[in-house]
Amino acid sequence: MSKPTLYGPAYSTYARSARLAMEEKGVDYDLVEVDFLQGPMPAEQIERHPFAKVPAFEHDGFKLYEVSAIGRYIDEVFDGPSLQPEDVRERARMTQIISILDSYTYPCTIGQLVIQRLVMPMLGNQPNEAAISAALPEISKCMNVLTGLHADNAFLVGDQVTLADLHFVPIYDYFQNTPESDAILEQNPGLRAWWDGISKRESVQKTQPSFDQ
Ligand SMILES: N[C@@H](CCC(=O)N[C@@H](CS)C(=O)NCC(=O)O)C(=O)O
Repeated sequence: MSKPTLYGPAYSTYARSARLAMEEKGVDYDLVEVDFLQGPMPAEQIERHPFAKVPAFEHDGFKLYEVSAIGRYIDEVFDGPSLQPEDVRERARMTQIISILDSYTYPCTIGQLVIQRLVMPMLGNQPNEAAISAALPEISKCMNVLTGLHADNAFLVGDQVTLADLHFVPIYDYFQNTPESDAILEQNPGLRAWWDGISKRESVQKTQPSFDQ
């Protein structure tokens, strides 16, 4: 089977989720860096992704965007350990968590807090403190909900790594680098325990984001 290609910067949370899936499956892939922080989204990427986002994925001429679809495709097409639970209810829970991450967690945690607190200063801009304060209650709610769904499991769903964990890793990793995360994570020790375990995986270490592009 030919090598898939992922178009997106290594610093992108969503690109990292797709890379994590390929690393966990042991899939060899090419990463084509697409930067959107130093300038507008490149025209070639908008051709791949009409909503002007990263990443986009291509395998044997099959083109796909939206990371929840990319993750499932990677899991189902390539050999390697399954990243989706067999059990119907656990699979539904995984899909629910991915949807919570996309719909509620990413917008406030990355779209507001991380962009303002970490990315804006890196680009030489002042963070918008009002936007950060406004995002904190929603971030807190998301983390509480994820703690509740995670319960006492080793992973977010059950005792095996799933696409839900791989969706959350990049968000959590940036979030924990903000000073605002301390108070919220103190209320959610289960998430810290989850991170202590998952952050030791080779896939997580190999995909550490870098801004030195
Ligand atoms: N629903 C998309 C979300 C992708 C997304 O939001 N990517 C971010 C980077 S992590 C992006 O492209 N941001 C650039 C922008 O919004 O201009 C997916 O699942 O792939």
